[in-house]
Amino acid sequence: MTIPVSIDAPTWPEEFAERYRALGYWRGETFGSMLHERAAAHPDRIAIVDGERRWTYGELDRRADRLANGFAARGIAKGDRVVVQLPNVAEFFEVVFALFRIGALPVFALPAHRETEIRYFCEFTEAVAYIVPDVAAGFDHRALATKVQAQVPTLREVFVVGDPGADPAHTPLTDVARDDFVPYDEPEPSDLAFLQLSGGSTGVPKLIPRTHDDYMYSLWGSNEICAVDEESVFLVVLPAAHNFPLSSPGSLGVLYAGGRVVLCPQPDPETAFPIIERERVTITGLVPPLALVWTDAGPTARYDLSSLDVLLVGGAKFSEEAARRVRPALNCTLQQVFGMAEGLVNYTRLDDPVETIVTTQGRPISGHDEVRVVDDEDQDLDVGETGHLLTRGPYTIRGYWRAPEHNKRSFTEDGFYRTGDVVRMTPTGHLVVEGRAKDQINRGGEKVAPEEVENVVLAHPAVHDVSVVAVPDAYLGERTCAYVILRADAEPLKPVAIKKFVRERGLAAFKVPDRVEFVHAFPQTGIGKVSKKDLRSTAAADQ
Ligand code: OOB
Repeated sequence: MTIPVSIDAPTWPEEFAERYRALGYWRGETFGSMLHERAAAHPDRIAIVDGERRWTYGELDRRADRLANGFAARGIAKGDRVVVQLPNVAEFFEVVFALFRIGALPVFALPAHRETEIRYFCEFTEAVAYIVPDVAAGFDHRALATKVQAQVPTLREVFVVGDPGADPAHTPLTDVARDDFVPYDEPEPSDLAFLQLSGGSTGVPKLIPRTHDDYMYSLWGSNEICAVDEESVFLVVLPAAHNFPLSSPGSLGVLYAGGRVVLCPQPDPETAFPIIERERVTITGLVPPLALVWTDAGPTARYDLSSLDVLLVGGAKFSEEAARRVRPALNCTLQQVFGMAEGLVNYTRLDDPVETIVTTQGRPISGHDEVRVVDDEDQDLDVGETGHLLTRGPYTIRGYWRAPEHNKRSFTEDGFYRTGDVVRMTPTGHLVVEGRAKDQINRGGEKVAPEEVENVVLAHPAVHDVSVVAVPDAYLGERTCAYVILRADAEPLKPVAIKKFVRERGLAAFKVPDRVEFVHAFPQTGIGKVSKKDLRSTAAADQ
């Protein structure tokens, strides 16, 4: 039996919640109180470094308080949704801790998201505010905000980090903060803290409701495994809002431990290596394609990388061959991470034998992460056999936010999340990711739901049908290929016309098909469905 939907999603049944509390996993903390406590304990220690800006714990805490007052004064209240789309800047932390404090829920958009995605997040969550940078990576987010605000009536406020531009409806973030305390209703540890985005396999991304209690556990659980403490200096290379750099152990884990978070504006070695040298970075996390670039650049780097102890690699499968190159190239310990925004995170342990570190994707954080490997009929398989990964535990959600129909498919009746990953368990309890059953493309850690792209391509007037599949790629692991059938009466098109159409419809650049092939028909399965399996083989053979 699950508790009613006060948080708009099924949550842990009371017996599980009690167990997780009794075990000491859920400590009854909120993010707001956590930061207060750290700031009280060591106000002058540096918390955030962004270029020349260095904020102490005391300053981050004060900024979060002042902004919380300002948000509250503008009527943003507990439970309200606020779409946050910020690059790796210090204000990201000021904003999210202010929202955590008043119990409003950040919806963690990625900087790459564009009009289609942002409009959807704002509409679906009935967001009251949207927080953007002025211009990031050459893209003017204010113009996007103007468009979205015109279409989404609930969106009362747009806050801009930097120059607010010409739209009078936009408010510079610096105008929001205020010193006078504005009373607000604080969240409970069991309340939702934020909504993360699922990589997705459906037409629109699903939202992942995480509570203060459960997420905080994943942080300190990760800290123990990754040896994060107050001496740790974590470099945020991947987009800060993604679950991996946020919590595995990520920026929030490092703040929990009293360490230092350093923001990296670009992930390339030319940008990151000098920052590692200057800030004496000890730990960071990368997706496999970036880890390849870093290991290539490491041996000839002109910078002192000797402070780096641990390199976490995850988000997509890291090949054994590439994994073996990490220590010789960067002189640090590799930690493979196989995680998901829905919850479960697996790590190889720092003291695992090298063979385990390079050939497995780790084992769960918690002794109370329940992991099952099952066949197509949900029957448990033996250790060593390959099957579907199901999981439930103290930080794995019991359902997506406002998605009851989808939840019936994505969760078993007794609350296990169907990850869609195909894995094998070794005798030591480590998992090896062997493949994927969900219809998703993993483009170097960036997840593409084919259905979402297909829906956009189908809107092209010349397109009769489309099917998007993965093509193997040496660098990214996978790229996307769209097979398109044009209407009988349509003029021939060039592939670039389809790519341009998808871009102009306002999808994130990483979802624009890498390849477009025009065909007259799709291969079919026995019952007449499009055979993506056959399309994938064709795409791989045609490279
Ligand atoms: C992380 O989170 P998401 O939500 O973007 O993606 C989750 C999916 C997994 O279900 C799996 O299909 C894939 O990404 N994945 C991996 C992997 N790590 C993630 N596949 C193979 N090997 C790995 N090491 O990607 C994420 C969240 C927290 C920590 C790390 C990654």
